[in-house]
Amino acid sequence: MQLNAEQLKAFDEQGYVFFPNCFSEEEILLMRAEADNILKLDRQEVWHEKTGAPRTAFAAHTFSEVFGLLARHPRLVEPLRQLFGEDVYVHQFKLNAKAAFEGDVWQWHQDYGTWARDDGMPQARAMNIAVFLDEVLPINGALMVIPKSHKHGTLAAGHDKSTTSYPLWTLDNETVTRLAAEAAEPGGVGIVAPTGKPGSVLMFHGNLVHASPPNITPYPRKIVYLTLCAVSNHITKFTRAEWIAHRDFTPIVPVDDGALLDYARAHRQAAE
Ligand SMILES: O=C(O)CCC(=O)C(=O)O
Repeated sequence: MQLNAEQLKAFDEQGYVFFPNCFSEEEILLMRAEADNILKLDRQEVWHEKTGAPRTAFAAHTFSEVFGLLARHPRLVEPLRQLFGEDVYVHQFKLNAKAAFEGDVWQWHQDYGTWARDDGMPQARAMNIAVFLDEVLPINGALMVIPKSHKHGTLAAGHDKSTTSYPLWTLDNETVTRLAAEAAEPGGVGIVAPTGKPGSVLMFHGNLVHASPPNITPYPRKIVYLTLCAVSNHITKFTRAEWIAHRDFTPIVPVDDGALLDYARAHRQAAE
C-alpha cells in the first residue's frame, strides 16, 4: 500500500492520515481474540490501570505470532518506508486496552517528545500507526489529535509520573489551548477525534499533539499502536526496558498481504 498525492498532502498539512476499513472483519476477529488473551496474561509487559484493569501490553509482536505478522504487515510498513525513503524497524509496539468503565486518561503529549528525551532518538523520523481493534466511538475514550500541531517541533513538556500508571512527557493547558486555537483558525477544526469501525487505521506524525479521555462506557476500545522508526534514525539512549523501546534495529521484511488471513484459516482448519 502506498500513500497517494492527496494522502501525502493531508499528512504534511494536518499531521495525520485516516484509512477506514484497512483490515477486514476476519483479520480483526483474529487480532481481537488474540488481544483479549494477551491482556489477561501475567507478564511484565502487561501494565494495569490503578484500578487493576489492563492498560497496555508492550511488545506483543515478540511473543504473539499474530501480532508478529501485524508488525510486519505491508499495509502498515510500506507507507512508512515511502514517507521516510528508507527501511524501518519496530521502535515500540503497544496494545492499549482502554477497558470499559476503567480505561484511564492519556494526557496531552507528543510521542516524539518521549522518544527524544527518554530514548535519544535523533529526529522525528518515526511514527505511530494506530490499528482499531474495537469500534472507536466519540464516547469510549477516542484518541483526540490537534491538527497541524506537528508543525511546532518538540514542545516543552513536564514528566508526569503520577496521573496514570504510565510516565509521560505531558504538555500544559496553555500550550494545548494555543495549539487548538491555531488549528481552529478559518476553515480548521481545533481538536479532531478520528472514529471508525474496527479495522480502521490512523497514521500520525511523531510530533502531532494527542490525548484521550477515560472510558466510562460499557464499550471497550482496544487500539494497537505500532511505532516504526527509520533505520538510520535509531535510538541512542537505553534508559527504558528493551521491551518498551526496542534495541533491535533490523529492517522489517514485510510479510505477504494475506498473511493474517492465511494464519486465521490455517488455525481454524486445525481446530476443526
Ligand atoms: O490509546 C490511547 O488512547 C492513547 C495512546 C497514546 O497516546 C500513546 O500511546 O502515545
